[in-house]
Parts: sequence; structure tokens; C-alpha cells
Amino acid sequence: MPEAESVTNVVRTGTITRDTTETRIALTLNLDGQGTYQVSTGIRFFDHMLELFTRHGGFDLTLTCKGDLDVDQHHTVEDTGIALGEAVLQALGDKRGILRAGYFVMPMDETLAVAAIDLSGRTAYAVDDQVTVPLVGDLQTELVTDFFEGFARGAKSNVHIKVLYGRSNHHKIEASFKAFARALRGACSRDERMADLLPSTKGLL
Ligand SMILES: [Mn+2]
Repeated sequence: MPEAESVTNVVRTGTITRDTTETRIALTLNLDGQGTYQVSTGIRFFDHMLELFTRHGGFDLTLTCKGDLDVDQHHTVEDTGIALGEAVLQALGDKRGILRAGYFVMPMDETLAVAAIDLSGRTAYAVDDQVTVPLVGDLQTELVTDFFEGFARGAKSNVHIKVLYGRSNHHKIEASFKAFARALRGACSRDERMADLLPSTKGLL
């Protein structure tokens, strides 16, 4: 029997250009990458989070965001989340043959974070990062929730993040992004046994 044309070797990428009066974003995400990145948002700690997201997810990411940081960081962080989610959605196409849902429990020294993702076609999010300070590095920490909300909207997905315990606020945010990356990596993974099937009984995702 001739070997069927397989989608399993196809590299899945999404490219998003998103221009508004608040942010200008250019982004290419490869879900089947090597963890390489070139990220510039103007917020160094946020870059750090997106870089380790890329490495832990096994993705490749090039991203520039020129946002209205003279207002504050809100638009930059939220819109980056939306664009990243849109890139995932684009890269996954009709979502046939993926695991669809994923979770990860990520320690970082004294901190433990849990992430769970369902690429369900529906938007919902719950974020409890236990952060107790307004700034970590140069990042306004309340925007961590806005990032994950933006991603959930862009990817039409359910995103749940919870830090169970920890002391360092840096670690709480970092463990959240690492758990998120690895949960997403799992959700996007190919399901070899059900390679041609949509992972839903509804017939649409
Ligand atoms: Mn760090």
C-alpha cells in the first residue's frame, strides 16, 4: 500500500500582522520549532517571559510589538496575547489530529504553578497568579492576567493558570508562563492514533 500523504511532517506556522492606533504587531509562530526566538515588545521582563514560553513550548517565535508604552503597558501586553493566540489558531488549521487539551504542573524553585488549556473554540480564562507586587522588573504585573485573557480570545481557547504557592513574585510569573507553554505544547501535539480525526464529538472545533 502506498504511504498516504501525511500531515505529520508539515510544520505548522501562523503569521499575524496586527495594526491599531495602540499597537503595531508582527509575529510568526512555528508550533513545531526548536525553541528559537527573536522578541521585542519594549518591556524587557515581558520579553523574558515570551522567550521562555517559546523555549519551553518547543516553538519558534519572531515578534515585534511597537505599542503606546507612553500611555502604559496595557495595550502592548494584551494585544500581544491576542496576536499570539491568533497565530496558534491559524497554525492549527482545522485542528484535526491534535490532542486539543493539555495541562502541566511546573515547579520553579519554591513556586508551583498549574496550567490547563483546551483549544475548544470557546473563549474563557481564569488566572490566579498570587502576585503581591505591582511591578516585577519593568512589567506591570496586573497585565499578566490581560495577556492570558488576550491569548484565550485570540486562540478561542480555555486558559486556566493557578499558582498554588510560592514566595518570589518573579518565580510566580515565570512558572505561570512555563506551565502555560508546556500545557499549550501538549494541547497542540499531534495524536498519531487519531491523526485524521477531529478531537470533538460535535464535528466542529
Ligand atoms: Mn527569570
